[in-house]
Amino acid sequence: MAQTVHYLKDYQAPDFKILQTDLRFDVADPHTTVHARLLIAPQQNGAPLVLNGSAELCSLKLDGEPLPESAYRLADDTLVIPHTPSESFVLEIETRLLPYDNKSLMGLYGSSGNLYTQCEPEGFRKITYYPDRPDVMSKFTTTIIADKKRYPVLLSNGNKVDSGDLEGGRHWVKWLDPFAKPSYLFALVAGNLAATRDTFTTQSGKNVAIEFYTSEADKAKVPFAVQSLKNAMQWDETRFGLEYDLDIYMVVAVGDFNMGAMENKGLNIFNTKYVLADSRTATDADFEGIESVIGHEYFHNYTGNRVTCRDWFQLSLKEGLTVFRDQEFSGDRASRAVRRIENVSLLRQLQFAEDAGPMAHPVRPASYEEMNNFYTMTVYEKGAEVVRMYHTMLGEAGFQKGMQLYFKRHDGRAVTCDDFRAAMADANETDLSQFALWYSQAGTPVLDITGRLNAADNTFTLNIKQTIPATPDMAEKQPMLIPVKIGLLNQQGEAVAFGPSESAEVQTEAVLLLNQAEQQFVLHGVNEAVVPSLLRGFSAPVQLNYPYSDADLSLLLAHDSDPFARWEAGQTLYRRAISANLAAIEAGAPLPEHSGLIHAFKHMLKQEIDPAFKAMLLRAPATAELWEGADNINPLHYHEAREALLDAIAKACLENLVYIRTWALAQEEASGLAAPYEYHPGLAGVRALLAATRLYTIREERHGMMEMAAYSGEQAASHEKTVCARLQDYITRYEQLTPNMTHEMSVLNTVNHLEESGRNHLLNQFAERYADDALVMDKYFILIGASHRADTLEQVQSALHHPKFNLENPNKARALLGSFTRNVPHFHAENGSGYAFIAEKVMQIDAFNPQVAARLVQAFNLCHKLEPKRRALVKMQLERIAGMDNLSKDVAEIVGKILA
Ligand code: B3K
Ligand code: ZN
Repeated sequence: MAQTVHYLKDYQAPDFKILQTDLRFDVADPHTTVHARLLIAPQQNGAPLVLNGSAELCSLKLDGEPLPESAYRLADDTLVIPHTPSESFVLEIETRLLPYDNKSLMGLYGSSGNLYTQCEPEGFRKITYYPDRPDVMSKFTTTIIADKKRYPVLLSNGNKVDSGDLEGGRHWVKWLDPFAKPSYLFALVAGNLAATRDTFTTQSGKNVAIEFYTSEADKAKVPFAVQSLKNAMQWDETRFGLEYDLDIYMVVAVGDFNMGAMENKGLNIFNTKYVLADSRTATDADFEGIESVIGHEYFHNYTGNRVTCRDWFQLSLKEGLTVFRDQEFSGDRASRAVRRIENVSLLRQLQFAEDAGPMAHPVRPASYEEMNNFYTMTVYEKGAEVVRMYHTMLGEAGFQKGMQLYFKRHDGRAVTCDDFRAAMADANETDLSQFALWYSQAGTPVLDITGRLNAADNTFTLNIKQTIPATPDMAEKQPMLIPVKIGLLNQQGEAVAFGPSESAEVQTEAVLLLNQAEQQFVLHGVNEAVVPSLLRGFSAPVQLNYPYSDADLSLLLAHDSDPFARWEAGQTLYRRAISANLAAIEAGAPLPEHSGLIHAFKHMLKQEIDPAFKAMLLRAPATAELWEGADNINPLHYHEAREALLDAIAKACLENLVYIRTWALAQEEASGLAAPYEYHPGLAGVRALLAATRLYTIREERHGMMEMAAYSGEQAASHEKTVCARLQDYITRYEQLTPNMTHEMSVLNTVNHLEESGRNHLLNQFAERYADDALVMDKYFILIGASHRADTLEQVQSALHHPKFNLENPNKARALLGSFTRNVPHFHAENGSGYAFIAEKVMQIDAFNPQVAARLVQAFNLCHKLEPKRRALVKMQLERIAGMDNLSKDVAEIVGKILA
């Protein structure tokens, strides 16, 4: 498994510029012939011309003359021409592709009879030979020639400048992109697609044409995405002062796509999941996802396309910043507090785990083997937190000043994360050199904080110690610059004002700037006992320890004015209770009572709280968040400990939960069930609360059933009848609620773990009803993969043969297999059957789509933290994969790092 490792420290500026790129695609099934005409300017250092490429090379011409084979070398996906003219010259390259055989979904590929491209990061080299790196920016024209009937729509980047008909029923279209761009932003679409058109008038009065392309049948599901785009365009003008720069903005939706979407200049290509939605088939979460991804790709037009990355190590320059921008967009649209908590909780579940495992890497990685493996939670989500810290430290005005300077200095260029940091520092005349460590040190920093009231001089002193854990790439770390936003609450839960320094004016909130390994912050004017509210708004991506008593946490949960800190207090209470359960399970002792938590929980249920936020408060940390920092993990014990807590809460708070469930249902019914459903953030909150309470109340019903099963046959049978009647109730309710997918999914999620055959009946009915809707069928496969039922592995295996399942479709593979890897009791089954099953699928998928396989195999990242028996089982599977012939470098890199 000898791999080429690429290092940031080896970066060298390109030896050649590409002044102009003219492409001609001749689509003639099954082949597409690509003619590339490159105007190349050497940088006067006599270096050989090295182009990346793996396509079948048909011909090469230099300044109009065919190049003899002796004049170039073609090996290892590179084309080297040792001698080229010292002045600008023209290189013409002809390549031949078989797009319908391309199942990797990188480069040019076919899907349902249409052609699409995906070039980021290194897909362009599958189309032609080119310096396929982001710091080579060129102006492109693209001419596409194809059969007019089969491919009536021919699209590429920029503006359409010409078109015409040809003999034999063929036609052509020429596109010109006036903005220089790197090859990764190139896009082409050819096919039989229906357009949904709209327009947007920019703040300076320019009319931009909006065109969304889908299948004819899906047209009815496009309007929400179109509106989302207009909202995003408007928001970027108001909040960032950024106006769209081309005459047209196109979005094409495709069912076979490796990720969410791609920001190609003027021609975004999207996974159908992030475009198509209607009131019948999309949940509230689907609508929210569409608005955020449409926003994300649109925002890339400036942060990514106009200013791009010098090299792929800088990926977070565009991704971290653009995620920050899309998070702010969603937060400004609605429910800012809830959105923030969702983002933090995702970061903690997935990014913290990544930072603590074999794939740990800094926001700007120092090396990689396969770039596709570095589109990670760290680069995206931790990267967004790093951008958010600038915002926290500089404020909105200071941050915007930094953004303006960034665009002024770097528009039209390929730059680095240091350039971004310099713009933020220079615009605000501040020194941010220590902040560079956030880009080079991996691992989640841990803050150990203590607080002490000194009645003699009315001060409250916070002592903060930071530790950055060692990661496989680096053992010793330097202290970082960490903004810690704080407040103080008195024993009545009221905000206490304080002076962050002796001379400062008193305030109720402050951002402390921690820049040493250990530091004391003295808060003045505090003359009563206080509970500190720490890391408000999750002001830095760190783990925090403070010796709170359960009573302190209950106080914060009941009264903290900062929604994140309030939610966090609840999460800490849950975590403590689950840990206590875990200790009891591992010691074979009876489970503790949790009276403190239950008291706080009941109080919270009775408080008047925004429904969406209350739904968040009802959610205990996910199992994957609980084993952060642990080792020798028996995942089933964690699962059991968490389930036991949820059962205990359901039992103790049933009455209050049923009350809220009934209230939420009534609210929802009063406001719109009779009318056609529409996505609305306020109602989405009510529905989220309804779903969250259902997940608790079903436990009591199921719990009761299990208790009864221990009694005599007759009693058990009669209880079974009650449970079936309950399920029948759900079915009836479900029938009534079908116009609304959020409810349908809530009901199905609620019954999904039940062993009763009624559950299968409900799921089958769902699959039959939506057999022709690919996106809804993904939801069905997720349910199958996520169920805790005893027969889940069997059901997953038979779902692989379901007529609507297709392993080559990434959405389907992710739905069924991805959900199974997150299904703790089954993936981590003691006999290793879950591990063996996933390993087999990784090997099968790797043969045609390495990217999807490499994502899936990361389910084994936990390997070294598992207890010895499971660790051995996982290792055995990883070694099986490592020994496979023709293993992709994508999977090889991940497996190599886990086994290292
Ligand atoms: N930039 C693309 C991601 C490309 C992933 C390549 N494996 C989508 C986005 O982040 O907006
Ligand atoms: Zn992005």
